[in-house]
Parts: sequence; structure tokens; C-alpha cells
Amino acid sequence: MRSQVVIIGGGPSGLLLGQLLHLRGIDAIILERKTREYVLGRIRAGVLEQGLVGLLEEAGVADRMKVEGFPHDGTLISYGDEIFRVDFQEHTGTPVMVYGQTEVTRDLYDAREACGAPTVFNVENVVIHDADSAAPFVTYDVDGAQKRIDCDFVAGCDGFHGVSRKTIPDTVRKEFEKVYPFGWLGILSETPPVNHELIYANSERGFALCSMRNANLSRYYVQCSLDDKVEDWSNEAFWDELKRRIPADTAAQLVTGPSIEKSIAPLRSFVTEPMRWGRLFLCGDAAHIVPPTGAKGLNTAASDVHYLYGGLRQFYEENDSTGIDAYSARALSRVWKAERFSWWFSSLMHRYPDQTEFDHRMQVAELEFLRSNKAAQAAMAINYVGLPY
Ligand code: RFL
Ligand code: PHB
Repeated sequence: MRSQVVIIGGGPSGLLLGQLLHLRGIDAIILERKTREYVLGRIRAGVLEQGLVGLLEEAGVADRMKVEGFPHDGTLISYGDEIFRVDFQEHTGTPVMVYGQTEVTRDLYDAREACGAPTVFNVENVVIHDADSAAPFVTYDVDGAQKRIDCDFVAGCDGFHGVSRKTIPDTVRKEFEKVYPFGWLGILSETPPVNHELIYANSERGFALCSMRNANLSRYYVQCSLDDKVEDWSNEAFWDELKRRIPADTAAQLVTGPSIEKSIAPLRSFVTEPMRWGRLFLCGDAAHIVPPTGAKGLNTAASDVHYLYGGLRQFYEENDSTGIDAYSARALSRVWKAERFSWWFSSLMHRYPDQTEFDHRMQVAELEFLRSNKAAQAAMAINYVGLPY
């Protein structure tokens, strides 16, 4: 079998790239390790930057988002019982779109199926061969048989635990990592959100986030210990802890109920360089991870897709490899800025196990500065809504 591009991973990066390429007549086959249902069962990001919204429009999959998504013009930040708002419209003229990653992925799968573009699920033992040559190929097993696809390019969109990144030799690959000494315990609950905009809360007991998916679906998180197990957290204990971390008058409005999903995610900052090796290109979580504070994970995956899609179009439509040659440098330049923002916002909002009283005073001073200074709010808003591509 032959395909111009082989995309490894049918998460949001792979699906978005596949759809954009398909609309330009560039054929791409997607290889996914799990089933479609499994991929759609993962509850992850909820906030989309304008850049991603634009890419979804370009890919022809924005109709449902426009009806069911919620543009947010600002966000709230609390510390203790103090609370203030950062206004995105005032500082940037743009909102963010609240629309779940699950829904984005569903829309992309539906569009892919409608146009008959090929996706192979349940693949195993994916191996990328000869990526540093002009004739790469990919082998994999499905239903007990080994298959081979010859291609021009391989897009490694297979997430943090995929095979693509590890295909780049150790002598070439450089990795940068910071692991945070806490996790986020998240629940999804069929209750009305406590507020129509997100609330990021710094409290003596640790960070909390009040987020939402729609008028009757809320997403809440509390900072937890890395040793905590989901089973140890009853719904009651979760609601109780959340209420203690947000301002008292907000807590009084919180509607609680059963959780329909509960999970713990560790926090990590991670970047691999370069993001290209020969004819293999890494996209999204395969190349970088951010802590979720600031919602940059999915959005940074989307900016990679933007640069790679542009480069591949230029290659196929104009026989010009400038874009693919510049891919790694362009993508990394924006990746590092998203890493910086997520690291800064995480450092500002969490309680660290070894935090001194001095460190805490620094957080409060920075929060008070942010509360009172328009330039600081503008810097935050510009990063939150998304830096330009
Ligand atoms: P994904 O979504 O991980 O998709 C990769 C896909 O590749 C498949 N795969 C393979 N397929 C074939 N062969 C192999 N060898 C393969 N190995 C893996 C996987 O099954 C999967 O379907 O990466 P992608 O597409 O780059 O998208 C990135 C985003 O998913 C990610 O950045 C965000 O979800 C990060 N993230 C969050 N971001 C936010 O902005 N806000 C959040 O609240 C948020 N919560 C999260 C998150 C990531 C989490 N993970 C990865 C543990 C919560 C969690 C739990
Ligand atoms: C979410 O709704 O899941 C969410 C929102 C904002 C974040 C992280 C997660 O910064």
C-alpha cells in the first residue's frame, strides 16, 4: 500500500492534520492503536484558542462548535476570598471558545468518515522505517496480519507514550523535562457550572479550578497529592475540598451531584527537540507536554498542525520544501512560549510541598500585582487566548 502521508495516532492532532490535508487532495492514512470509542471516552481539554477555532473552520468541522460552544470573554482568578477578572476582550479583542476536546474529536471523526478517508484502528507494533531517507515506510499489525505502507512523510501524532518520538535516535534527540510534585483530581458532573466563566483558585489548601462543558455539565479540579488514588476520593470529599478552596460566596452557590467521570492526572512540562528527523515530523503531545493550568496542551498541538499542514501544502502544491524545513524551528518557538506560560501560571497557583512562607508571599504579591495592573493582565490575556501562529 502507498499513501503520501502516514499519520500515526488518531487523537486530535492526527485527525485535524488528516482532515486539512484531505481537503487539499493530499492523501493520508491514520493508524490508531485504540478504538474510536476509546479515544472518544477520554475527558481532556475544554478551552480552544482562536487559532484552533480557525483551523477547525478551515477543516470544515466548526458547525456544531459554533452552535454548542461557549465563547468566554474573560476568566476569574481567586486567592483566599479575593477574586478578580482578567478581561480577554478588553486586552486582545478575542474570546476563547469553551468546547470539549471530546466534541472536537467526535466532529473530526464524523467528517473523516463522511469523506471516506482511511483510518485503521486497533493497530499494534507500529514501526517507522528509514525516516531519514527519501523513501520511508511504516509497518504495523492488525487482525494478526503485518501490513506495510510506503509514503513520502510520516506525521508522529501518537501522544506522549507513542513510538514516533523514540524513533529519533538518542544522539539526535534532546529532551527537557520538569515534573511537578502534585497532580490534578478532576470530576465531570451533570450539574450547572458554579459560574459562567472559569475560576482559577489559589488557596491555602492548594489549587482548584471551576470549569464547564455546557449549561448542565461542569468540570472541576482540585490539586492533589501524587500518592492519592481516585478510589480514595468520594464525591462528598471532593465537593467538600473544592468548597474550601474557592471564595466563600462562590462555594455557597456550588451545586453538587454525582460525578460521571473522576480521574487523576500528573503535571509535567516536557519538550523534545528537534521536532523533525528526516521525513518524520512530531506533532502535539508526541513532542511536548504542558501542565494543564492555562489549557495549552490541545492548543499547542493545533499550532504544530498549522505549521506542518502549511509546509506539506507548500511541498505538494509548489514543490517547495521551505515550510517543512522550517517546521521544527517554527513549531518549537511557539511551543516554548506555551511552556513558559503554563509553567508560570502553574507556579503562581499551586501549593508546593516544600514552599516556604517567603515563596507564598511572592505568590500573593504577584497575584495582587496582576489584580491591580492592566499591563500584567494584558500579558496574561494575550497568552491565554493564544499567541499568534
Ligand atoms: P493524544 O490525544 O494523546 O492522541 C494520541 C493518539 O495516538 C494514539 N497512539 C498510537 N497510535 C498508533 N500507534 C501507536 N504506537 C500509538 N501510541 C499512541 C493514542 O491512542 C491516541 O489516540 O495526542 P494529541 O493528538 O497530540 O493531542 C494532544 C491533547 O490530547 C493533549 O495536549 C491534551 O488533552 C492535554 N490535556 C489537557 N489539555 C488541555 O489543554 N486542558 C486539559 O484540561 C487537559 N487535560 C490532558 C488533560 C492530557 C491528559 N493526558 C494525556 C494524560 C488530561 C489528561 C489526562
Ligand atoms: C477543562 O475544562 O478541562 C480545563 C479548562 C482550563 C484549564 C484546564 C482544564 O486550564
